[in-house]
Amino acid sequence: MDRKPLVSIVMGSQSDLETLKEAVTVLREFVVPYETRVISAHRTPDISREFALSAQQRGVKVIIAGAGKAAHLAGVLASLSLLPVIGVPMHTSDLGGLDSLLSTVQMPGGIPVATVAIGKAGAKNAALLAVTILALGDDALYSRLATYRETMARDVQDADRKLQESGAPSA
Ligand code: RP5
Repeated sequence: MDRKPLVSIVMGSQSDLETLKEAVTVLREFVVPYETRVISAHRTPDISREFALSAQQRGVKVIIAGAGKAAHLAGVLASLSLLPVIGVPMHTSDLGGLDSLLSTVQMPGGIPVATVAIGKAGAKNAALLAVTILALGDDALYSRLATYRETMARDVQDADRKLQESGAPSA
């Protein structure tokens, strides 16, 4: 996409990319311009700071920050920017992502991070939440979001109808 990014997807490590591809898929589907960056709150603190301080000036409207373990990234970016920050806790091998979840969600009062579910569902929802925020000021995007919801509801109803037609066992 050539347009300036409205959403910045930042990940603490290249190892987070597989999960955050879910967010990329959603933003592409909604035709929302995005960028992806690997920036670590621990390993590249100066770059984290520079990124957070300049994102709004570059036209970014929402930051999605995915990180794992002692996951400070979303909180650090939120502390340095007035943009909405959505935190995606990564699944981890040691603690299943509970470490990432608590590190991301338990922000002390004053600096909010909108934390979504652990892993791929969270990455998907982070992008949908970013779309929802952007849709407040974009009628075409709002309409695509409404259609997305309608399609999802119809898919569930179709699945239910097929289950009933197949003679699904019931009490
Ligand atoms: C965090 O540490 C990253 O967000 C990643 O989820 C986790 C592990 O990073 P690697 O050791 O795989 O680079 O900073």
